[in-house]
Amino acid sequence: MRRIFVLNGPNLNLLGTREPGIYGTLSLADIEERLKARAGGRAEIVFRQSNHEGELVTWIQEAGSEDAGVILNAGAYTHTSVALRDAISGAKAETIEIHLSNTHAREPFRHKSFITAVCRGVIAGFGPLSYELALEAHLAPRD
Ligand code: CA2
Repeated sequence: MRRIFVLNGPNLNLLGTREPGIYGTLSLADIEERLKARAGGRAEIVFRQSNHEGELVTWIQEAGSEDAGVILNAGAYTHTSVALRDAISGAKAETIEIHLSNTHAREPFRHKSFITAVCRGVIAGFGPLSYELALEAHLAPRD
């Protein structure tokens, strides 16, 4: 069965506790549960969160080494991290960048992503559904 790593960056462990107007009311555990239910028997979901850039790098490398797909919400590292960009391009793990919020409708510093250019695509602005849309994109047949 296809393995999909769902990797979450800094502060996403706080989801559901603060800023519901931007990030919604679901916790990260709720999102994980929904995603696993949606995957059903179609994919094995490996769901992780870290506040540490290097740990995210290690997990991207792990996904690449086993030819797994990646759904990456890099949080604020999206806008700063050359290390994550290099990990994605080096590991050759097919990665879909996602965001809960529409980063392009927010502050200008969120408009720049260091990782988009090395990702297969980007999904932003759909709340928890962003995770599910990325899963469907990973599992869809390529035309
Ligand atoms: O919209 C997204 O998914 C983001 O990746 C979330 C990041 C932000 O830096 C990106 O620009 C867009 C922030 C995640 C922080 O999440 C919190 C959740 C609750 C309370 C505080 C922070």
